Amino acid sequence: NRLKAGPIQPVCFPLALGAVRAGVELGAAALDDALRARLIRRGFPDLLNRLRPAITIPAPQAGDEPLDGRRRPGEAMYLDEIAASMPPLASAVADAIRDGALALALGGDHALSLGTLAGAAATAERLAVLWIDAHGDINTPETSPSGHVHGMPLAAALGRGPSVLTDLFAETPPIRPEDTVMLGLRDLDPGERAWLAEGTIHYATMAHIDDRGLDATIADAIDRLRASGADAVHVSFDLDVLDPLLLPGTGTRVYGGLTFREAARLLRMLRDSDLPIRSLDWVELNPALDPSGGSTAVAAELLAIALGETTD
Ligand code: Z70
Ligand code: MN
Ligand code: MN
Ligand code: MN
Repeated sequence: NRLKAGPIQPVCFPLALGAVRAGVELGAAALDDALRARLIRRGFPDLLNRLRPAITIPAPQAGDEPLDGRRRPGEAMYLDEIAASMPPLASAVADAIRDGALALALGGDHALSLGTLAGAAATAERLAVLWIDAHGDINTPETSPSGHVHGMPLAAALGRGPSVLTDLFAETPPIRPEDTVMLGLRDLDPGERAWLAEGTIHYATMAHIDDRGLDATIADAIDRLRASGADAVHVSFDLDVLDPLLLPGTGTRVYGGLTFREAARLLRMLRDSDLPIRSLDWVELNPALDPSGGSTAVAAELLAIALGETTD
């Protein structure tokens, strides 16, 4: 489990086209800076020494025109630009993993997981995925109410969606639905609910967590990921899984999310588990939506905990 020990390779990918929302492209550099500043300030030299200099992969920008929120039904906005930008990100992630490091993708919006999942899958026999998010991100252009590609990456990784996205993956389907676990869901679109009702993907909504308890739900998720037989696990952490009272600096806020202590508990359990975690996404921080800086500080503090900062 590379969360706990070994080198960490931050890969910044300042993407905003997948969320069609300005400001989220600022999250990657803000997270890298805040994480390092925190580790220096709080005195965690061992963890700081594990952290390699960040690589920044260029992400497509809207250009001179402002992000345009209009779309035709069934269209995925900026689809071709986003898809074309993914291979360099996938390569950077695969290189870091092959080099023995934890690949840490800093976003940017959640569409970047198209690249990180493709890169992680290329280095594994069989990749399992833990998706921690208020949202399912299993829309296709047909089921998406918004046309935003950040609501579609997991669908493409599971083999559903436009070929320009599914073709980013070498195998078909790249990731098996039975090797996928989703946690923290509380805002699902009709098409996403219909897919989950097929019963193959294991998922726990926030209501499920409240009914069964956080620890039992996390332990069950870890058991399932281990039992899948996958030789590698990718963890994708969308910061909007946190309650917006705690982290308002994200584009799609949904009440009823994880508290700081719940998220810290989840991340400590993952970090201290025997899962073969080799890659991690930390996405959807939008510093422009929280000028106080509090959201960036919370996101960096939880990331430090995930990577082994401990006062246990
Ligand atoms: C909605 C959609 C989404 C992230 C919001 C929201 C998707 N289901 N994903 N924030 N990361 O537009 O598809
Ligand atoms: Mn959106
Ligand atoms: Mn997401
Ligand atoms: Mn989300």
